[in-house]
Amino acid sequence: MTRPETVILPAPEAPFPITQKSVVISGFGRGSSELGIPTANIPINDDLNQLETGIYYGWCKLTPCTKDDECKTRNDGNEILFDHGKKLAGSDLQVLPMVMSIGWNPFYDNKEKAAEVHIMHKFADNFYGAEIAFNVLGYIRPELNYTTKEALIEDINLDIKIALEILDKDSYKTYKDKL
Ligand code: ADP
Ligand code: RBF
Ligand code: MG
Repeated sequence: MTRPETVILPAPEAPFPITQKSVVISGFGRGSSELGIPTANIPINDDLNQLETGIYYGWCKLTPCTKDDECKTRNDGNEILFDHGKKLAGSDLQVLPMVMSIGWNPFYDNKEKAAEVHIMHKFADNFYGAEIAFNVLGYIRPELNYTTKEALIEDINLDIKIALEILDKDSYKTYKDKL
C-alpha cells in the first residue's frame, strides 16, 4: 500500500542515511492523549533543520541513561517524570522501526518546529530522558493540515504502513545493524 506521491527508492539515497544520537524530551503531550499515537520528541538540530519539513522513516534504538529521576514542569503546568528510560527492557531495547515528523504540525499551529519519532512498538512505560539513536532513511510526504483529527490519524496510520513496507526491503533492513 502506498500513495501516488510517495517515491520509493530501491535503496536510501543522499542525504540519507542521517544517523544521530539524541535524548527524548517532552512536548505538549498530545500524541498519546489526543491522537493515540505517542511520539518521542527530540531537540531540533542543524542536520534535521536542513531537511524539508515532512514525514520520514528509519530505524531507532533506545538506551536508558543512568541518571536519577527528575520531575520537569511543562508549560501547561503538568509535571512530567523523566526516568531516563529506566523501565525499558527486553525487546524495547532492540533496533525498532520508526516514522519521524519534522515541522510545525499545521493541524495544531505550533509556533516551534518539532522533530518527533513514533516507534512501531508497544511500550509498557514512558521513557522521557532516554537516549535515542536513529537513522533517517527516506522521505514519505510533506506536512499537511487536516479538517478533522480523524483524517490526521488515518494519514499517520498510512505513513506507518508505508514505512514498515519499505523498511522490510533488504536494502533498508541492512541499516538496522548500523545503530
Ligand atoms: P510529548 O508531547 O511529551 O512528546 P506524547 O503524547 O507524544 O507526548 O508522548 C510521548 C512519550 O510517550 C514519549 O516521550 C515516550 O516516552 C512514550 N512512548 C510510549 N510509546 C511510544 C511509541 N511507540 N513511540 C514513541 N514514544 C512512545
Ligand atoms: N501533524 C500535522 O499537523 N500534519 C501532518 O501531516 C502530520 N503528520 C504526521 C505524521 C506522523 C508519522 C507523525 C508521527 C506525526 C505527524 N504529525 C502531523 C504530528 C502530530 O500532529 C503530532 O505528533 C502531535 O501533535 C503530537 O505532538
Ligand atoms: Mg510527542
